[in-house]
Formats: sequence, C-alpha cells, structure tokens
Amino acid sequence: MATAPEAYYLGFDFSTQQLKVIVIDEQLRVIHENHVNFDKELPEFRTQGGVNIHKDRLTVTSPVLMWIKALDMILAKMKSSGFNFSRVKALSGAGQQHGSVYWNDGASLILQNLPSDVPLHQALKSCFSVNNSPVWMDSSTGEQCSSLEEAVGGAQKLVEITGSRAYERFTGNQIAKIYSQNPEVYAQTERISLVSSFAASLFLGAYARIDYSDGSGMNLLHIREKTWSSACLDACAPGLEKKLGIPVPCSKILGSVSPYYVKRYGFNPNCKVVAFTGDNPASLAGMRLAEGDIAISLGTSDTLFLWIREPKPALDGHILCSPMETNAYMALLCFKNGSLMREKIRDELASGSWEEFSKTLTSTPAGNNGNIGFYYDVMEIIPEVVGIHRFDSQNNSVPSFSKEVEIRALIEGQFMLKRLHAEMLGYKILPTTRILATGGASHNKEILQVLSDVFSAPVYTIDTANSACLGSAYRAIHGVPTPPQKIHGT
Ligand code: XUL
Repeated sequence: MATAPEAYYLGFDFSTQQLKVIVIDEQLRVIHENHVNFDKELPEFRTQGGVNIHKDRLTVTSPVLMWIKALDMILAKMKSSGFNFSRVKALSGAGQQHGSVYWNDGASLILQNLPSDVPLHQALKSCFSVNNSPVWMDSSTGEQCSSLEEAVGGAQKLVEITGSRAYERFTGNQIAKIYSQNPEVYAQTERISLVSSFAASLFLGAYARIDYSDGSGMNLLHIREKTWSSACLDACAPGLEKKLGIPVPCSKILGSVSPYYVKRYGFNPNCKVVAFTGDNPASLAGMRLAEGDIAISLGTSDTLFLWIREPKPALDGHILCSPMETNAYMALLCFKNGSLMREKIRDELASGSWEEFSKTLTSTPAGNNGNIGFYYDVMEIIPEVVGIHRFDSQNNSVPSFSKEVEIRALIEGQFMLKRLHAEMLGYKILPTTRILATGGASHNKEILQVLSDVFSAPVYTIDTANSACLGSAYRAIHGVPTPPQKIHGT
C-alpha cells in the first residue's frame, strides 16, 4: 500500500520590508523558501523600506493593497516553481506588530466570495476604508497616548491592565487618531484587523480573530483576563469591541483555507489556518525559547525577549501574552544605545578595532574592581537618560576611567542594566536558563563572555534572520490536532 505523502506546513511573515514564506516538513526541515521585496518587486507603491513616511515625519503608513499584491505574487512564484500546495496540512503567519487594517462596510461579503480567476488585490481593491495602514514606525499619536493614560487612571494603571504604558505605535492609539480625525471613516469601518489577523483573514476568506499575543501590542487587551479592557476601548473610540472581534488563544485553529486557494492554487480543502501572531512572538516560537530563556539581539538597538511565568508589568518595557502557552508571558525590552554606543567607544579607545577592544576588555577582571559606568549617546528608552555616568568602587561619581576600565564598564553596564530591567518585569534566571544571542556584537566572544558572567548562564549564538517566519511554520504544526513533534522545551 502506498504511504501518504509527507505533510507540509507553511509559515508566512508579513514584515515591514518584505513578505516571506518558509515551508517545513514533519521533521521540521525547511523544504522551500520564497519572498517578495516590497520596494523592488512592487515599485508602483513607491515605498522605501516598505513604508511611506508622511510630510510631518511622524506619520508612517504602508499601502494595504501592496501587502495583498505581495501575497498574490508569492503564491504565484511558489506555483511556478512546481510547489505542491495539496500537501499543505496547515499554515500560520506573523505580521509586523501594531499595524492596523480597516475593512469597509460590506467587505466581509467580498472576502467570503472571492472569485478564483481574479488576483486577490483586484478582488479586494474596494474593501478598505483606510488605504494606507498605520504601521509600527508611526509616532504621530502623542495626544491620544496622553488621553488614554489619563482616562484609565495613569500610566501605571494602563501598564497593569495591558502590559505597557501608552505607546504611539500601539494600535489603540492609532485607532483613536483615525476616529478623532475622520469619524466618518471610522463609522464606515466594519472590522479592524492587526497586520497578522488581516493576513490570516486573506487565507480564511473571513475575518480572522486577533490572537492574545499580538493583541497585547494594542494598549487594549487585559493581558491577564485575555479580554478587551472596556476602560481602554471606551477611551479610544465608540463601538470598538464589535469592530475588533473576540480575541483567541495563539494556537487556535481558525478554520480551513478559503475555496479560493483550493481552486486557484490546488490547496487541500482541509488545510487549516492557525491564528497568525506578531513578528516578535513568532520569533520567540522560531527560536524555541523555553521557560527561563532569554533571546538577545545585539544590533543597532539591543532587544531582549524573555519568557516569564509571573510578570510584574513596569513602566519600562512590554509584557505580552506568550505565543506558546496561554498562562505564560513574554517580555520585550528595547534599548536604543546598543551597537552605536559600543562602536563609538571602540573608535575612541581601541582605534576602531574590535580585536583591540576585546584584548583591552579581557585585561580587566569580571566586576571591574567595583567600577561601574552607564553610557547613553542618545536619549535611552529604558531608562529615559542621556550622557555618560561613571561610579568608582566607593560609589563616587567620577569624570573619567582609564581606557581598560572604561571598556569593561561599558559592556558590563549595558548587560547589568538588561538584567536589572528583566528582573523588574518578573524575569527569573533558572538553572536551565540559556541566553540565545544574535546580531552584530554576537560575533564577539569576549563581549558574550561578559553577558554570560552578568547573567550567570551559558550563551549560545543563533541566526535569527528568519525566526518569525520559521516560528510561524512551527506554530502551524503545533496548532494542528495531532502535532507530530513537540517543538519547544529542552
Ligand atoms: C515591537 C515593534 C517592532 C515591530 C517590527 O514592539 O514595534 O519590533 O514588530 O516588525
């Protein structure tokens, strides 16, 4: 008897600059990858880095039809490469966090009756009340942020409800801006999606629910109760609950693919669509982070993802519902003074050479004989400070250090601050804790040694270029009823 062909799982990533897809088999082997670059392959939308920055320099949007056309293109590319869609058992995806999509009155009927002989971007062209979707790079909603915090009783109260104080890019504030500037546009919007749930809707042929994890980036979700907070909804816009739909657990199977994909691409009608989530939660899944683990990206800015059991939401950083487990959380901490600060000190004290920098770093002992420094070239996000602050072993503020002490103070200071803020959010180092490092500075072993010393945990380097996309494919496997393999845990 012939054995059934092996099943495939698709993971999509609707990120800022491109749409990516990764196909894995049941052994989690990557068997196909493809992508569409928005600027290069869809030049008619005139984006730069996938976005349009408006005249005020604060408003940043992306054309919603560009994302849809990119989906048409990527599926056509897969089809012409001979990819067999009938073997796909489930699919999931990620979207850049916070971005929002506004569906017009009547759009759900069009979505439910997609004609398979027409590309999606044509079939859906009249479906949006807002054609240019606000994205995470937007910082035009300062006014709405202040009103939201005030309405719920202050920043700390908002943090306790939603896991974050009001941020300009967070979706609730974006919706509030659209409502206050264009109430008639808001009134003719029947549904508001995140980029992730919008993308899932395209596959379902119906409005997809927002998942808890991406929903945590809106300043609207009560992260412990997993329901919309009525205080936050009311502060942003009237009748919002109906337009958002009920949020769902991240592993929820939303349904099967729309007949459109069966007819047009040969998908199996039973192919399941697992809830899509934000790119950061999907990366956490892609890196297979387990309880107590930390992922740290040492790039232009330094970003930390933490797996947390009992969160203590604080004014700095974000707590999101975990994409892997309903009763767990993830924290996201972003520090602006990352690589640029390290490079500045390298240039000043180590003639621009990482080799010399590392040699000098190892010439001083861990702990720096009690000398500590904090280095902020630009205004930091966490904490909001700027400048260089040095303290000797007696805790006296001092104007300068020797070059050896300065280099160690910089690196130890950067990592101690990360540990401090992580612990303030409820993070606990466990005996099993692993630190997964990625980004430019993760190539420097001496810097990683300091990271390991500060957290008392082993550091591993990983390549995360595709982690959100891969994480989405893992989530597709994880979401179907009989997962062939456990995909997280040590
Ligand atoms: C996270 C954030 C970005 C986007 C990028 O809060 O704004 O990481 O998710 O896609």
